[in-house]
Amino acid sequence: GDPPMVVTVTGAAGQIAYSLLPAICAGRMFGPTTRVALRLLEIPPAMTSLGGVVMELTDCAWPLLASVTATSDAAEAFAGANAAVLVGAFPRGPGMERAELLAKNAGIFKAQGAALDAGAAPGCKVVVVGNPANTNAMILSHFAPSIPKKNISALTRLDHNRAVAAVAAAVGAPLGDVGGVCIWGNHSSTQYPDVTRATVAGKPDVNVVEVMGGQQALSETFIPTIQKRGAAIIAARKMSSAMSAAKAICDHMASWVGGSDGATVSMGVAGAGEYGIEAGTFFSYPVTCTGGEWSIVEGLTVDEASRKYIDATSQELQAERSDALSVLSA
Ligand code: NAX
Repeated sequence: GDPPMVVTVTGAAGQIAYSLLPAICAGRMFGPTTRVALRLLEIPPAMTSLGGVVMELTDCAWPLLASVTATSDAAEAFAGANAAVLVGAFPRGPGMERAELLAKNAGIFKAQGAALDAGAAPGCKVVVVGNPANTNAMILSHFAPSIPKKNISALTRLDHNRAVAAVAAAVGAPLGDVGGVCIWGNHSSTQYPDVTRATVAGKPDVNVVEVMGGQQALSETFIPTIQKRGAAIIAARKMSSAMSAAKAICDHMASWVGGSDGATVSMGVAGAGEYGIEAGTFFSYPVTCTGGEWSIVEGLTVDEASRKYIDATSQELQAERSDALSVLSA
């Protein structure tokens, strides 16, 4: 048959990877017939633990898993990659300054960008998960000039899925019936979960904004709930989202590679200035995917309240971007 798809996963001994790797091997990312060759990257202190993950992957006896390589060498991990899922990042420790966090991650994504640039297969699709995801994607892209910007993305599908699930619950509809929801901007607490154009297939007459209590209720309840959902999970679980993050990563790649069937999904991508966002900013937009490519949904009406949210998250991203660039040139 066809050669297996080479899939690089960084942060492979971490908790998201522990949910993600079995999902990839079960075909949730590239479909039930595509074999995968996993390249797992970790830092040296995590290699023993990663060895245990490899043992478990082996013991799962996945029919789709063609091979597994575990390494702490980025060049080896990214050589020939057809897809790269960048989960590993420097975690924010207690009392750590934001600038310090940005600097640590800028270093990681600079090095991994260079390794991808040197070794990835043509057409490699990259999704950055590790935070700050949008800015890390921007840095990676900067240091991977041979990889087209359209092949680099940041994960906001988890935020998107959270918003869809909340709308489905509010309206009392099956998840698959909810459309037109999207996330704008940064994967951070300034993100704008937008339901102003949400539709429910089985209930064409339903006005989602009204059912959810109107604009004021959205800004007081729904929007901050989605924006702070990650923090709520940390507060409850004492660990950050992992199961839902892994599911969202699979959804992101599956839509990108296999198409979104006309549905609007959310991806952090570098646009060309759509909706007044500075070109080249890795910004979460409503997109549709077809033929292995995303395209930003254009021509949407953005109301005044939405515009304010979009501008706020855009400003935050510009500030992160200039901080990261000054860290890199220092
Ligand atoms: P963990 O701390 O469990 O795992 C991260 C792993 O990355 C660790 O095993 C660590 O050794 C490894 N790592 C660190 N630096 C590395 C490097 N330079 N190369 C390779 N591996 C490296 O974190 P986990 O819960 O798995 O989360 C991973 C990242 O995802 C975090 O940055 C987190 O903030 C981010 N998230 C992003 C989300 C998104 O929607 N974009 C949602 C989920 C998650 O919060």
